[in-house]
Amino acid sequence: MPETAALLAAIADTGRDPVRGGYSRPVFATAERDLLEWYLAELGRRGLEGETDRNGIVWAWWNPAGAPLRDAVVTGSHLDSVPGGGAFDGPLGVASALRALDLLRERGTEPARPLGLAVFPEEEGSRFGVACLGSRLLTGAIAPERALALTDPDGTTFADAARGAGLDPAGFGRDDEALARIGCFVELHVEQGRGLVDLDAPVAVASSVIGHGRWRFTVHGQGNHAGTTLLADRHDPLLVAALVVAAAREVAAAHPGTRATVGRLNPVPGGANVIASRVDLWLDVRHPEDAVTAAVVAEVSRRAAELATVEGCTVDVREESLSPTVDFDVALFRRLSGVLPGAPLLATGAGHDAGVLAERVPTAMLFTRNPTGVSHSPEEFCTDADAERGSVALADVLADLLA
Ligand code: HGY
Ligand code: MN
Ligand code: MN
Ligand code: MN
Repeated sequence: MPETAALLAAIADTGRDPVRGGYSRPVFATAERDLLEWYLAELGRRGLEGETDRNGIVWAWWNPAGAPLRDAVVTGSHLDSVPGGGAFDGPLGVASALRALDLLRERGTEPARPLGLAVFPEEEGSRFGVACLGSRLLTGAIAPERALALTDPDGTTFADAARGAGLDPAGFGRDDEALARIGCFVELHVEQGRGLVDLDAPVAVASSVIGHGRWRFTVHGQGNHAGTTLLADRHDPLLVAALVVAAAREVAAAHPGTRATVGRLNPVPGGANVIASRVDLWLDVRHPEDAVTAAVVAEVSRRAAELATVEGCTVDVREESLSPTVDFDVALFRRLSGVLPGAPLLATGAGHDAGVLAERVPTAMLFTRNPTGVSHSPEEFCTDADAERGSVALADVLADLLA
């Protein structure tokens, strides 16, 4: 089995979630702790020391020339996933980084500057609700006090989860020292669409990440008995929430190019014979033009308030995360295209740590073909051969940047 595939298989086996199935690997949880042990052991097998920084990011440095830790070339991705996610979103970037390091060594590469490997926590925001939480803390894109107060579905705060993972919550926040080490960051990621399938190419260079945000709608109603409450006497927040989901689809359709999704909806208390007292739903909106994203959210919020009033309910809307459209560093992605002449240029609708880091350091991405084009689902896929091609492409790009 080619090396990259073997690393992926080990991650999938270590990170498989016995409760929720699939390959969910929530941050700072038992599963991830095992995954973290696996990753640190893989680094150790390569003579590298993985160290977790004050924001929960795991760094390792290959620096045979003993150069100062500045202007380094850094690659890596994330090991957490969405609930029931696929086996490649995140892990492919981590496995390819390890494999690319092996290839550079096999080729006898003598880097003029350090190569850094990084793994970012909570990229999906599956546990604490804010995507790219680790890279946002590193770059100052989120205030540490806001991050520390975030809670997971069990009510555990990010601060407590961090303590449980041996981190000091007081250490969270923008880390200019860590940023100063990074000369450029290149993230390899499985493609989360069919672009490379349609172009019949194994690897692409990313041009941009379209803007995306996440808003929490909380609809307040009157909890009551399903059997003794007449329809005319109800203030049912779940009815309002269902109508908001439909309204989001209509508003998105009226703004071409918009992707709007409600993938998570949580009625409280959640009894089959109980009219909910409250419903939380999360709206994910994405569009290449940030102004359109804002207009879509404003229109859905307006419609939600109207629908709530008709039902005698109220609704609160809170922005949980917002990332503007990011155009990657042109000089950098042109340099990558020069190294990989057959690789097409692709924009992505998925968010990435690279999209957050691009605010502070020159950043680029590579995508490896996903034959199903499906992602955030167990059908996400990448063949062993393409996974290896992606690692070779990453090694080629890193060799050029490290020269
Ligand atoms: O949600 C996203 O786009 C990414 O997969 N975190
Ligand atoms: Mn993802
Ligand atoms: Mn990802
Ligand atoms: Mn009863």
